[in-house]
Amino acid sequence: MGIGKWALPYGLLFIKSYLRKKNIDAFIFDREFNQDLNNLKRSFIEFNPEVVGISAMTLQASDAKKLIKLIREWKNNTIIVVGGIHFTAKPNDGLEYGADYVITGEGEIVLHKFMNEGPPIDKKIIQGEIISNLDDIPMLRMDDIRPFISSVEEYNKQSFHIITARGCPYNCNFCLSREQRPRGLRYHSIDYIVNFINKIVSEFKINTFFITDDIFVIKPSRVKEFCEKIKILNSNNLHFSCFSHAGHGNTELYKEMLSAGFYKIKMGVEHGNDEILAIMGKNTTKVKIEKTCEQIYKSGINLHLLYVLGNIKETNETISDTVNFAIHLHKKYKASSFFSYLQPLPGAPVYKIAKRYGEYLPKKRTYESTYLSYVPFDVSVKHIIKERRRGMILGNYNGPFKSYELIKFFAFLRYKTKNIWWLKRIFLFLLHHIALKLDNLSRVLKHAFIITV
Ligand code: B12
Ligand code: SF4
Repeated sequence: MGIGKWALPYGLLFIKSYLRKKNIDAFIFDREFNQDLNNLKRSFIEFNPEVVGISAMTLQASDAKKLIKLIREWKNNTIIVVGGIHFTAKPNDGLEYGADYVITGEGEIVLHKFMNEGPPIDKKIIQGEIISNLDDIPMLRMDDIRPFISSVEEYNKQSFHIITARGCPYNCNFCLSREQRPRGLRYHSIDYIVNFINKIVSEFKINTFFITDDIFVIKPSRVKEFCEKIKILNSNNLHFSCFSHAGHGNTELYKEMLSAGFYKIKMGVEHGNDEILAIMGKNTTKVKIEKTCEQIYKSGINLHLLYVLGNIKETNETISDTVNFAIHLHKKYKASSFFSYLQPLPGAPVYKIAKRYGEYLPKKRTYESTYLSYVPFDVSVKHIIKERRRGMILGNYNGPFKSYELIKFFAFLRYKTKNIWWLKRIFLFLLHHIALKLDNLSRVLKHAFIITV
């Protein structure tokens, strides 16, 4: 059972594909696509599994707890194994919630051993094993993917996620730690990926893809090979976006990517103050970031930059530094900006020390990065919220006269006239109705809208 709207439950699909190669049958039920517990019960009874595996990020851990209880009610002697990001970070949670076993890290190899040889008798928490050659996992079958393709139109708007590698050489303090994700990048071969894309295109007519690897451009020779091979397919007019990281790639590579259909590159800038960047473990500086932004901008690919506000040791001034840097990068390189609040998540290095440097707000934690739940001691709640709003509006505003820029124009005016209540009402009214009409609203716009309310 897994989670993930707009994205396939890849972790589970890869496990299923690997188990099939070993002649073990698995059924996936994704709660993000199908919330109905009656459906789940029906599927459970029909499939009548000996072993149920449950996957969860921290956001979904409480749902996992609920499911364990339900499965016990439906069939008490089912063996329940939990895995995934949350239980890798906090394996004891799994046992406390009532699971029989916890598998940490990558699941394919260990789950196969578990199914083949039976559960171990001497331990409840089982360490996952790394797959060194990712192509050992057979390519996902279109039949396995079909249940998650609810609307091709939506996928083409939102992008169909694909994964071509695992791992990241960095260790940012708000992201998965090295303990969780053993170092060393592993890649699928480009042929494996291009074949997969080709199948998705011909089977589902999907043409817009988001490569969700932590940093796709990390190995230029591989990116070039991808571009060359994808161009051969590109009669179908395929579009791609992906992540880059400051200091990787160059203008020539980005131009090559543009010609292969890359229309957007996302980059975690995270901060506009070098000291905080160092504390975050970003291993970069503002100068390096700006250089990479310039290279991407010169290539003609759109830039979408991501920031995190409220890291440990921040002050009101450093929060403003980030927003000012974002506005600068927006003006100079036409980059759009998205601001998250720091969410100290289990599995991230900052999780263990967050309380030393700040406090959690006294409300239920959602773990969603757009909700403020943690504030460093030297930052005021009012300031961080106000600055995020400033960044979301001024870091995305391009003037009123381009396509749906009109809506951003209203947000901008609303921001500038925020103390005049009747103007505020009019703007909110117009904003709301325009937002309802424009169903092609980008995520950034939606957030610009939400925070304006
Ligand atoms: C793509 C992605 C998304 C996508 C899709 C998520 C999805 N369906 O998987 C989208 C954009 C939707 C997304 C959203 C969010 N994400 Co996200 N996402 C990722 C990313 C970059 C890749 C996930 C992935 O596909 N990995 C590849 C597969 C192969 O690995 P895997 O899923 O971990 O599965 C393997 C193992 O974990 C294990 N396993 C998994 N399940 C099970 C189950 C069993 C029984 C067993 C035995 C083993 C097992 O075996 C699998 C195969 O080896 C990760 C970072 C990362 N590098 O993992 C962050 C990450 C998972 N996301 C994260 C977060 C915080 C979020 C959001 C909360 C962000 C937000 N909006 O505020 C939302 C939550 C959305 C939701 N509805 O719950 C965090 C989670 C941290 C935590 N402690 O929970 C991560 C780790 C990034 C980070 N900050 O470090 N995300
Ligand atoms: S934030 Fe990005 S660069 Fe940093 S560790 Fe996570 S995936 Fe790697």
